[in-house]
Amino acid sequence: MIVLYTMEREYPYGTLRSTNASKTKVVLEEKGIDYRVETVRPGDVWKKVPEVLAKHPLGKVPYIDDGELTLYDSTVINEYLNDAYPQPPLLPADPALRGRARALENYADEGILSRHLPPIWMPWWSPEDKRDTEAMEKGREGLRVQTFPFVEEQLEGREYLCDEFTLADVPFMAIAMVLQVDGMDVDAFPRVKAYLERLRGRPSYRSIDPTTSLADSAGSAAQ
Ligand SMILES: N[C@@H](CCC(=O)N[C@@H](CS)C(=O)NCC(=O)O)C(=O)O
Repeated sequence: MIVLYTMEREYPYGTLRSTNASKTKVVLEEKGIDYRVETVRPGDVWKKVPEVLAKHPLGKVPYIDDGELTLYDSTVINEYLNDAYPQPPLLPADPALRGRARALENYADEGILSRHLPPIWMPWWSPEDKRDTEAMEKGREGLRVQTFPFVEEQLEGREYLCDEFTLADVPFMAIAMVLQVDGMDVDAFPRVKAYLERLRGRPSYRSIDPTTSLADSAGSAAQ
């Protein structure tokens, strides 16, 4: 059974989860792979304790154990899962569309998950009086000005970024999770708004839904 190492914590306003590890969780769920979640203490990740560094040389989550194999980085793990557990396929067969899926996945990772999302998401893990509300608003502004106009364009005539649900849509599940807690208004981007709702409607979203408790999202082993 695969073990997914991640950071997840319950707050009165919902269960907060690592965005990158949520990408991996979604793929495990979409493929119906047996897995269990091992929660790493956020302090151990920030302090880069030897146990974490032994699994991930940059001291981050997610990483997985699949038998003898340990792998880190959500994109690398998801590509591995798609190769090792081919059904259902999460990359298009057509090489050009496959390239588009990987390019958009990379855009979401570099342009959103590593850039505009952390200033919005990290403060939710802290007490309200310690939150940098200016940085949060700057993150939202980044999404409004740089990200969503581009994504709105990419979604023209499409339900998902490459027509069918693929690895390109997976980071957007984590974005849907963050914005569910944050409540940011995305009305100015009707395709993005409908797309985020569509993603929240997929059965795999349950495992990262902020309304799902830790106990109910500990992996297939816990069910
Ligand atoms: N490219 C990596 C990024 C991983 C990442 O930044 N994870 C965050 C949690 S969402 C983390 O562990 N941050 C701790 C740190 O950067 O020290 C991936 O996709 O897995």
